[in-house]
Amino acid sequence: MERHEALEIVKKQLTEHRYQHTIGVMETAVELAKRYGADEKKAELAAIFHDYAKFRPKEEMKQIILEQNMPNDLLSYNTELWHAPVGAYLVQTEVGIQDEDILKAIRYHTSGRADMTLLEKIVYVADYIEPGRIFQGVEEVRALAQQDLDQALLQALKNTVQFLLKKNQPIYPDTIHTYNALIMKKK
Ligand code: DGI
Ligand code: FE
Ligand code: FE
Ligand code: FE
Repeated sequence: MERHEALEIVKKQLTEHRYQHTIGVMETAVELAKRYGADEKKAELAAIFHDYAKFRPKEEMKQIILEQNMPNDLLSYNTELWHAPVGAYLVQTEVGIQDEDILKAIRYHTSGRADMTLLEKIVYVADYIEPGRIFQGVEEVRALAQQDLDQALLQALKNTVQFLLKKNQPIYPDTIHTYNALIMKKK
């Protein structure tokens, strides 16, 4: 699928603000794919569709999680987590993208998971550092992303976990597993 066709499809699903974010993630993901030798076309499509389900009603997302036998524990954690696996499902069924590498990069773009693929890491980090992002600590992750993708991913995860701890929010186990996998590999 061509970039312009994919963008046209996703634009209808998003607010203008979220669409601009998506453009930022797309450009950043393609840059990272070039730098780290991933498939640029897959990075582009995964980035374009990563937030496809962001504005679906919670009831619809909940129903899809149940009917499609997605991990049930998702339902007891923050609803923010839902649009990633539900997005992968809808991008497959509504848009017709069948490439598992792309679908997994969408599925795991919020929680992460242990042993992420290169493409999954690229979309996760691109989502975190795209030019429109302004949260605290983003500059450090941007700099790390030029040097070492795993270090950038680890720093983004640490920031996210810290952010959730500060807000007294639960942390989804996959997020902890991502952190553990990276920190244990480091040494
Ligand atoms: O959809 P975006 O806003 O572009 O970004 P995202 O899909 O990475 O969503 C991140 C949000 O999800 C962030 O504000 C924190 C929230 N969140 C809630 N619980 C968890 C979580 N993020 C992670 N990684 N792990 C959680 O347990
Ligand atoms: Fe997202
Ligand atoms: Fe993210
Ligand atoms: Fe996003």
